[in-house]
Amino acid sequence: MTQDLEHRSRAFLDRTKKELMFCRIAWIAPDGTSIRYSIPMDSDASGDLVFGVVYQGPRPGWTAELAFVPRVLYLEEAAPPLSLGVSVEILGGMDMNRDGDMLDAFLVGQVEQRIYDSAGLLVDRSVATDLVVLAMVGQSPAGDVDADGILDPLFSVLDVAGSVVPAALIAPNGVRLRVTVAHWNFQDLRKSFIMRKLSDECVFRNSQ
Ligand SMILES: [Ca+2]
Ligand SMILES: [Ca+2]
Repeated sequence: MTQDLEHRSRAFLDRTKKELMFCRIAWIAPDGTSIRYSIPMDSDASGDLVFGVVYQGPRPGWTAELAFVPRVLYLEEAAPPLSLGVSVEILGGMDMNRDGDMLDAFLVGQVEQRIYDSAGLLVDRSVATDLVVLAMVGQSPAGDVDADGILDPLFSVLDVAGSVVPAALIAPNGVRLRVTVAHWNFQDLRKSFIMRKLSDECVFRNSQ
């Protein structure tokens, strides 16, 4: 079971790294739940690279986005009530992140890929992973999912020293992308669960 959860996370991380390794970031959500980007392409075979999206062929000037879409909010039984417009489940007796309290909240959802044209209009959206992705909510979804004291945003950009770069400073300080994803499965008729978090990084091949 643990291997299955790791395999699901690994597959998503590998696909995302492959997609974003060459990207130029247009925008990243401050809480790391979405990232908008374009990739280099030689649309007219002239040897000049332009940035855009491959969507039914090369689309210079277009952008793509990977965005977490929440589906269910899970609350440990003493967690303060939260309203996020998704269905809510109370987890009686479960300390999901094993930090010794019943005060935490978690969002389970999917990652969507969206395609925008050069005017910024949404052209298409599809599920980038049909797998359940987990993020913790507190003040924001960029919470500490496994209670190790380090936040686990879905996407973060790092500088050469490995520090997280604020969204406004990605150009020119961002040199690496970190993607973190967690999966869980309930067991024993929902009396227990297994959760696995995986994180991976890639160095940007193009300057931001
Ligand atoms: Ca807890
Ligand atoms: Ca953590």
